[in-house]
Amino acid sequence: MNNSVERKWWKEAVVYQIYPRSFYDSNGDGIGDLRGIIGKLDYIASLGVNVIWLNPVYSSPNDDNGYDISDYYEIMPEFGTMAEWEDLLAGIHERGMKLIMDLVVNHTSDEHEWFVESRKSRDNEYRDYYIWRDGKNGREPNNWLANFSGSAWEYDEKTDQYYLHLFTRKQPDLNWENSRVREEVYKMMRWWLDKGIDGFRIDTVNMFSKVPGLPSVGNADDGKLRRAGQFFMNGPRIHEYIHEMYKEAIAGRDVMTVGECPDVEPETALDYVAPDRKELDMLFQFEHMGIDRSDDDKWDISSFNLVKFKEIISKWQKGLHGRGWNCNYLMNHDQPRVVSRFGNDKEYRIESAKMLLTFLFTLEGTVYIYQGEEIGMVNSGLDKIGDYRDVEVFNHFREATAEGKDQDKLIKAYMKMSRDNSRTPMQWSSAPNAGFSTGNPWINLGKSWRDINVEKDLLSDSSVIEYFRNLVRMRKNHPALIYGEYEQLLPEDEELFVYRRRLQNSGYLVILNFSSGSRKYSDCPLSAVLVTGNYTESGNVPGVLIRPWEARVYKIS
Ligand code: TEU
Ligand code: CA
Repeated sequence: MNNSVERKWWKEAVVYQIYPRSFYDSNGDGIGDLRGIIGKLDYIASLGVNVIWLNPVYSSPNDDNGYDISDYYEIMPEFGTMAEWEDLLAGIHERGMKLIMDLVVNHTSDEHEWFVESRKSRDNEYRDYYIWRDGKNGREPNNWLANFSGSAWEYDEKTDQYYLHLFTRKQPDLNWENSRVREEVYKMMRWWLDKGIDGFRIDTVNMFSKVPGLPSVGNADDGKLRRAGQFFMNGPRIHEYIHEMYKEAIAGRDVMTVGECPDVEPETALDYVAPDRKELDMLFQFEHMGIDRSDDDKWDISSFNLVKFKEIISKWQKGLHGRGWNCNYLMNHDQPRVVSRFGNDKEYRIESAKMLLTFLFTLEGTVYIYQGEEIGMVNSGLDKIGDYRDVEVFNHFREATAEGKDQDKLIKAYMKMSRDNSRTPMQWSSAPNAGFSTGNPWINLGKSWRDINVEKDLLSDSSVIEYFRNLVRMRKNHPALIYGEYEQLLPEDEELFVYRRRLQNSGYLVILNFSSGSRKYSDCPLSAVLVTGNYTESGNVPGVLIRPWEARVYKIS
């Protein structure tokens, strides 16, 4: 083994993300639930994955689908009971898998009892659990904008002050400067860990520390207020907090932590994930997720550029090698479906879905798969504003139409980039409601459900699931694909993504075609042996012709 990279179970793991609301509904109320997940554990285990990441299942009024938590110690009744959650954990462990829970502690719901108390009076003992400020000249304390439209401040008449919310106004930010808040968080983490979970995915992990004084951004009159990320991401005390969290809740337990972390570069990421920092194991960086949209406006969509994409991926592969650990992901519950985004969801859906999976499994890093990615699910195709369920879309639509923006253009942007693209029900079969529910689903099915579903995929000769299982086995049998050093070839090529992985004496060559055209690639050594590929007819001359969306993994020595 490469002596600079220490082996760990979570580095070798394949993580399967479940969005409980949309996974499987066991009681016909149209909402996915814990019993539903339990019913599908054999399916999940059959994929060969090692870890399940559950999006939040805690009590919540669901302004932001569970990311607004009103009680960290209770299960959302729509999803089930604590006893059912315990059955789920046992079922996961029985099958040799692990469970990580979502930890959302930048903010709570405004219905959390801490906030209910906090807003009662200026001298309430919970007042300082949140970030309250006086207005300035009858306006908000500063010009920060919330992630989901409008000001990041909400005026509260009762005490004549504003509270900060980086997300919706039903998600007030906790005041991490208050040590009582931090102790509450660590206590809650220990409580869940003591129940036997195997780690946390930590929401918005780099936003807990705000710059003192909460300064406004630039010139308030320029009409183009940016999100004030520079004043709340990677803030002055963030590493003190995350290290303290590690010490108080994580140290001494064999669990994994992965932080959601927009706005980092490899060097700043290492401040969180270098092992000697004792903070986090890994983080989800966002650079490759921003590739086809403007930094300021996610609805301002541009085209995918492979050269730029390769540059970002290569920078992260090289930047963390031997010093930290990457997360290999192409989508989650906040991103559109990757086949529609970076692949071809029409005639090459199956090929491109498999190619993109091959990419995830041949990079250094832990592999993260989002439900439905294993069958190549595509964007939902919801084309009416009334079909959307995401608060981000509603708020944006309200604001943008008030500004006179064209509604058809807005819907087109949502159809490409909205989070609801990946939140429509998991497509299990061609039965009514795609086998997801016997009732009326909380959000419409994706339009493709009759053609793309688990049942159909399993019967197909070109099954994406089968290919996925094969990738899981491949990665297990070839540790160089997990730990090996990465080297990019042809960085300027606009269609092919080609790289080598090397660990001591074993080497691999990965060739991925990100285009619908065929391409010649002649630099493959004659002695190369094909380990896997997404076309059944592989041909015996190594890699001369690379077909549309083809993926080839060769062993070279
Ligand atoms: O996301 C936080 C985040 O930084 C963004 O990627 C956000 O999702 C994006 O701006 C929306 O387009 C996390 C959760 O993953 C997300 O689901 C929650 O809504 C958010 O935090 C608030 O808890
Ligand atoms: Ca249900």
